[in-house]
Amino acid sequence: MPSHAQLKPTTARAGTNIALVKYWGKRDATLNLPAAGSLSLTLAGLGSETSVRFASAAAEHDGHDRVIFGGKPAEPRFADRVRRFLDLVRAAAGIALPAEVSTANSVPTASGLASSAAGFAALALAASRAAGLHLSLAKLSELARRGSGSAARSIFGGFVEMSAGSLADGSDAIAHGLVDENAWDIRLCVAITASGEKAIGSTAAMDLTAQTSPYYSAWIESVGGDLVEARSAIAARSLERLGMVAERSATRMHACALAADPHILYWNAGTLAAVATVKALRARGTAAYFTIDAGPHVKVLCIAADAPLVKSALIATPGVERVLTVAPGPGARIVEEV
Ligand code: 2P0
Repeated sequence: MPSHAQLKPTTARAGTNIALVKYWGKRDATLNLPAAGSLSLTLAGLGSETSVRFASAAAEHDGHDRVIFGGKPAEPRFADRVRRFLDLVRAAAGIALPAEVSTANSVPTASGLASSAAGFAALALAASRAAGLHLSLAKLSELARRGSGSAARSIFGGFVEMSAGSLADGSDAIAHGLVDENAWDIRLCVAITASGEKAIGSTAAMDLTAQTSPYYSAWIESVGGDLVEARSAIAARSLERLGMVAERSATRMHACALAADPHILYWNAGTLAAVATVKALRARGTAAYFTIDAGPHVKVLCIAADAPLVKSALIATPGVERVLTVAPGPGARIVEEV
């Protein structure tokens, strides 16, 4: 058990990540184990900064964790999720002390891109270190996964692969880095499309898809081949091959979810228009490829030199409100250890 002298307030930062080979389905909900692997790009600029301080006495804050989000008390559902995550860290560190957690997203307000990936990656690093634990990257990835499947990937920078693993305890369901953020000068142009009412959250949507979509097993079986192709495309720095596998992984994931009962549809008119813009760019000779997550926004992969052209084409697309251009970014890191 760490002595109180080892409990240090800690701040960590992590970037969000966008999957090019998508994660959609779990083999175990309790340990949050994915049914298949996935492959992503960690982003610079869009992320979370999280500070954690464990109290010096169990009675501090009446023994309760305090969770602050963007400077205000977090809404109860989010606060509970953070508390359950802190329980894992307390158990690993052998402490029973309440904590104060303050987290803020550097994602532009109302962009619809707030992501649990960056949040739980930053929390895993900050909370474990604040509890006196010095975990390996593999163990941090395993811990972050318990908060959110995609968070396991944000521990690493650049291109990252998440393994489904096969062990019942989940110790091999972890991510690893493929090539770092400086290895390939590419960009992701994120087209924010007008979003209607809030769609179903990913965790519930994945569950509904697994329970009711007749295409679910075919979707899961298709992921292995996409991972092989994406890995090979990255090693060869082939944007065309990576882009094609990213588009097919995204469209297959959405097709599978669309076939759930009731159906899950994340796209809106702006989503379809942005996809048409990407195809028109390609027809005119610009290498641009789309991916779409559990929401209506369209993320477009291109080389850095083409990003201004891709951005202006997306901005001119009906239903696209604005476009962010983001570069590959580093993995989770400590920014302050007082
Ligand atoms: C992904 N998504 O691979 C996929 C594609 C969204 C669409 O990972 O239940 O928030 O917390 O493990 O990580 C979003 O799912 O789900 C996600 P949980 P998570 O990026």
